[in-house]
This record gives sequence, structure tokens and C-alpha cells, in this order.
Amino acid sequence: MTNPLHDSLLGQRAGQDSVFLHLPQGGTLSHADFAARAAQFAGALRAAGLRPGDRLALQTDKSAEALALIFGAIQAGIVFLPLNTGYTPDELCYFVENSGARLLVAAPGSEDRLAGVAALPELGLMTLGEEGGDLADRAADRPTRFPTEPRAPDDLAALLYTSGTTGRSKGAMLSQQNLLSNAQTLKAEWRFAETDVLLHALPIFHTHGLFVATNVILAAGASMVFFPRFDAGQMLDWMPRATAMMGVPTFYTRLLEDPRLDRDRAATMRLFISGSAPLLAETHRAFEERTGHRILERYGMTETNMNTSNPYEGERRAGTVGLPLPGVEVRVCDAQGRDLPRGEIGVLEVRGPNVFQGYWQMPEKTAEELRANGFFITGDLAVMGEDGYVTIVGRAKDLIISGGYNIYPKEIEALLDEMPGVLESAVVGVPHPDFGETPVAVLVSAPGAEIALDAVQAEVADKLARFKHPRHYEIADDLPRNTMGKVQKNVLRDRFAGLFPT
Ligand code: MCA
Ligand code: AMP
Repeated sequence: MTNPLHDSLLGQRAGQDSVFLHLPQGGTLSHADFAARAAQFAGALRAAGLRPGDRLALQTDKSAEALALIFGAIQAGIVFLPLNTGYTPDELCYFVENSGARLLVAAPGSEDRLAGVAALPELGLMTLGEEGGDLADRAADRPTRFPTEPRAPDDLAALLYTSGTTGRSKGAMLSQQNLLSNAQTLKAEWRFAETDVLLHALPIFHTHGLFVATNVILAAGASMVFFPRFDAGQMLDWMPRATAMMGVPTFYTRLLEDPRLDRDRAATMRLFISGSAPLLAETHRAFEERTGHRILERYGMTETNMNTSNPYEGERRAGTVGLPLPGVEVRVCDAQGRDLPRGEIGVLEVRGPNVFQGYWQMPEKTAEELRANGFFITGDLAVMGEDGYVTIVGRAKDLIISGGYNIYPKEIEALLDEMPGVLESAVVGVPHPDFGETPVAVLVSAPGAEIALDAVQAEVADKLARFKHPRHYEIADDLPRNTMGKVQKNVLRDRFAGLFPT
């Protein structure tokens, strides 16, 4: 095999007329059509001067074209970094600079908005959208076959930015083998086959939508209904033509709000999978009552792909993330990395072919989170039962998960602390009926100063993606602290727990 990820996912089906994508706006795309378009993108990237190992940044709307670009990059040995479409130019600059990307691909019409980013040295800017763009035009002129670039299993395929357990975003280096091994394991564990039709409404700039959903479907030779975004009504329209769905918990709570969701509508479905954030046991039960299906919950991270899953056959236990996947070692440890007995709460550590290669150009950060013996410290607090089922009980890291998107309080606090009149700030996650959790900001004013909340919110809107914006601000005299002087975020969480009734 020359390029294991390309060959196993797309290459082996490149000549097949079988459907890969059902497009809700009309029509389908076969494996052969998709492979041909990916090859054209591979050619266009090469013609633009990108060599194997170079980085390609993309902030594009979800479309078949954007997906084909990603698979073109894989075929050409180019390392891609997909970026949340909600990121502001300020946020984007960091990722592009840090990764040393040679090319940024963005939506047509975004050139003015991205002028500051495009001014970075040695960076090209091209556009791509559902309806075209200059990269699409260039690709149209390229041959529909491309000589696949040979890659070794440890060669990098993608850089996915995540803040990990602390601080500024870091590029998680994912190798060909990391991605392929996980796709093959999940395909087998979840019994995906050519007859499956997946409802795909996740974004394709994160592990869940790209590596879990798309790679598993390709590995199985199955097809997916490729929605531009999640819309409960549209999902329900398509459900009778599908067999499986993958989603974050918000998908499930929103589906439950629609009275059309019932046993009949879900009659052709064989599997509903949830992940990226905790699924409430209550949602699990309500979904089973309405549809007769027990949601299969699994657990993973950007750095590790998927680690544990409830079983396909066997008990899908609400409130747990199931058992370690085959080939993945999972242990619950104390802070020194010593194994704790079953039933005790500790930090979850994982090791296996799924675990990433480290953080891009940050060897110290890598050493802090990836032990010399190969175990990765997830920062999630968990307990493992006698029967091996893992339950995530909390987080040792300061992280908020809103609708499946990660928000790092530190990033928001750093911005708030710089605002005129602000002495200090604290951001905490509180329960939210739709997003699971949402950030709330507490601001303390400097002596004699007054905080202009309008100005604070305007600055937040300018600098940070919408999903990170606190949904509530409070001005307080001080922050609760323990005897060591550390801010007691749990006190703040309790104080605001009932702000958004769930
Ligand atoms: C959109 N908004 C959000 C979110 N999404 N705010 C907070 N949290 C969010 N997740 C903003 C919108 O910009 C909008 O702003 C307002 O909130 C309401 O938008 P709405 O129409 O309700 O949102 P939506 O477009 O329907 O999106 C909600 C969503 C979406 C469907 C839950 O966020 C989503 O697809 N989430 C999935 C994320 C995901 O794939 N995570 C996997 C990460 P305004 O009001 O100003 O217009 S991978 C991972 O975690 C690991 C590896 C794993 O285990 O999978
Ligand atoms: P990310 O950094 O986007 O890869 O997010 C990974 C984090 O999401 C994990 O470290 C967990 O905190 C959380 N997560 C993912 N799946 C689950 C799940 N099923 N239950 C609870 N938390 C989860």
C-alpha cells in the first residue's frame, strides 16, 4: 500500500458507481465521482506549489466540494487543518501562523474579511464553496486521476487544533495510522456495511464529523446524507431513508422536541450514536421511549480519536461511555500516573494506535500530556467499574462543552481581563437546556472604575467566535477564593446553576 489512508478509504472504491453522498438539495455523488474530484483537487494543490508535508488550512462551509478537497490533500500527502467556520480573522491568524500553512482556502467573498490573514508571509489565499471559487475552477482543469503520494503509517495526515488541558490552542498531529486504525475499529465495532446510509449533519472541521463519521462510512463503502448543517426537521424528513445517525447530545434533545420523532419514523434505523459531550441519562431514556432505540454513547478526544464505546450487542448503559475499544488501553490513575483500583475516581489515561503523535512544534506541551510510556493524560475524570464500563464523572481540565464545541474559559478570561475597568474575571460553564453547558462571565471592577458591559460584549464579538460568547455577564465585588487564593469556580457554578432552567 502506498498511502494507507487514501488507499483504504477512497482508493479501493475509486472506480465504483456506488453512491457515496446523497445531497439533500438533490442528486447523489458516487464513489467514482468523489474520487475523481478529490484527484482534481490533489492536482490543483500540487500545481499551486504545495509539496507533501506542507500544511493546507481550510475554513470552508460544509459541502461535497470541501470534503473532496480534504481527500485530495490526503492523496497528495498534504497535511490539512480544518478550521471552525465561526472563527474570527483574529483566531484564524493564530492557526495559520502557528501551523506555517502555505495555503488558506476560504469561502468565496471572504477575501476582504481575511485581508489581514492573507497578508501573512508566504501564505496563499484561494476560495471554495458549493457554487465554485477559484480553487474549484483550477481543479476543474486538472486530470481526474492523480498519482497517489506514498505515505508511511506514521506520516502526518492532519493537524487539528485543540486547547487540550490548558492554555493556547495546540495542533494535535494525527498520523495516517491514527486515523485509519480508528476508522477500521469503529466500522467493525458498530457493524457498518455497504448497505448503511448515515444521516451526516455534523460539521467537517472536527474529529466527530470528519474522522468518526466520514472515515467510517468510507471504510465501509456505505453512503451518507450530507446535510450542510443540523436541522431537526430535515433530519426527520430523511430518517425513513437512512439506517444510522451520529450526533452530539444537542441533536438528540432537539429531535425529541419534534413530535414527528416516533417508532415509525425511526423504523429503518439500526443505530443512533452520541458523543463529544455527556449525554444525559434522561435523554437516553426519553429517546428509547419514543423510538425504541437505545442510543450508543462513545467517548473520544481530538488527540486520541475514539477510546471507548458502549457495545453494539450487549448492554448500552445510560450515563456511561462503555468499554475500551479493541486495541485501546484505558486506565484510571492518580496524578502521578499510578493505576487506581476499579471503582475509584481518577484521571483517565489512554494508549493505543489511535493516540496522536504530539503537539505541533510544542515538545514541552507534548511531554506534559503524553507520558514516555505512551499513555496520554486526557484530563477527564472517570471511574471504571468491575465489569470494565467507564463513566466520565467530571473534568480535571477547565473546559466548557457547548453543543459539542469546546470552550476554554482561560481564553475568554484573558480577553476580559484586558478590558478597561476590569480588575479580574472568571468564566464558568453552567447547565443549558439546548447546548448542555454555556459560559457565564463574572467581572470584578478595578477600584474606582466602572465596567461598560456594552464595550465588553462588543470586544468579545469582534475577537471570539460566536459559540464562545458568554450568555450572561455579572459584575461582582470579588471572586470567591480558597485559602490558597485560587478562584473557586465550583462556587460560581453553583451560584449560576439555575440561570437557564433545564
Ligand atoms: C452555534 N451557536 C452556538 C453553537 N452552535 N453557540 C453555542 N454553542 C454551540 N455549539 C451559535 C450560533 O452561531 C447562533 O448564534 C446561536 O448560537 C444559535 O444558533 P443555532 O441555530 O441554534 O445553532 P445551530 O447552527 O443549530 O448549531 C447548533 C449545533 C452545532 C447543531 C449543536 O453547534 C453543531 O453542529 N455542533 C456539533 C459540534 C461538533 O461537531 N463537535 C464535535 C467536536 P446567533 O444567535 O448569534 O445567530 S469533536 C469532539 O468533541 C470529540 C473528538 C468527540 O468525542 O467527538
Ligand atoms: P475535543 O477536545 O473536542 O476532542 O473534546 C474532547 C472532550 O470531550 C473529552 O476530553 C471529554 O471531556 C468530552 N467528551 C467527548 N465525548 C464524551 C462523552 N461521551 N461523554 C462525556 N464527555 C465527552
